[in-house]
Amino acid sequence: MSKFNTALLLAVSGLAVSACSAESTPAPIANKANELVPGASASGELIGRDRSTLGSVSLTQGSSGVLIRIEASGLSEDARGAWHGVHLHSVGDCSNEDFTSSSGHINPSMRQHGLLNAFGPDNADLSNIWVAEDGSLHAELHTTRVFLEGPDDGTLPALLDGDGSALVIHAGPDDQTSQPIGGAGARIACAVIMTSSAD
Ligand SMILES: [Cu+2]
Repeated sequence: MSKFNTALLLAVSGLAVSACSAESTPAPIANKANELVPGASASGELIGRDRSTLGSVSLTQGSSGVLIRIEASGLSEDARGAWHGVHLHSVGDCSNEDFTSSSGHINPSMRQHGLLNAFGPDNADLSNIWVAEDGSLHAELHTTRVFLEGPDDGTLPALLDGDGSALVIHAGPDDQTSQPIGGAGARIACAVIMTSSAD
């Protein structure tokens, strides 16, 4: 082997080694949320149709997406022992009885609804949650399709935008496929998402 070929071989194998070592230490996920405020938080009071307080919703911005925790009790008899669809609705308003004041799903890109839909999901979509037989609800969900706060480029929407957002729980399960809300039915609980910062 000539000197030139030996040098070339060493250079190529060096590249291969550096490529492997790069893979073993992954870089932070480079998405918009990284430029925002990891650790920022928001919360909301979860209310039922009779305006009673059922519990709370808390949201934390991570470097990739938002973690959502729901803690509640006293959900109505007909909601117990069942799965329920839960979504992020586009207006922070739970003021009317059927919670239609929270408007529709956050969905600026007009994608179809459903985590299992090839033409979805929309930005509002989340996994189903389970209400226990005693009416309690403890759930933790994660989404990379929204962020909490900051400039909205139209594709990754902010929850704490001008008209806010709401977390809405539906009467039935979300089939994660059919339009417009996976057959999840009426809205039974709602929380206006508000900033938790001390300002
Ligand atoms: Cu909904």
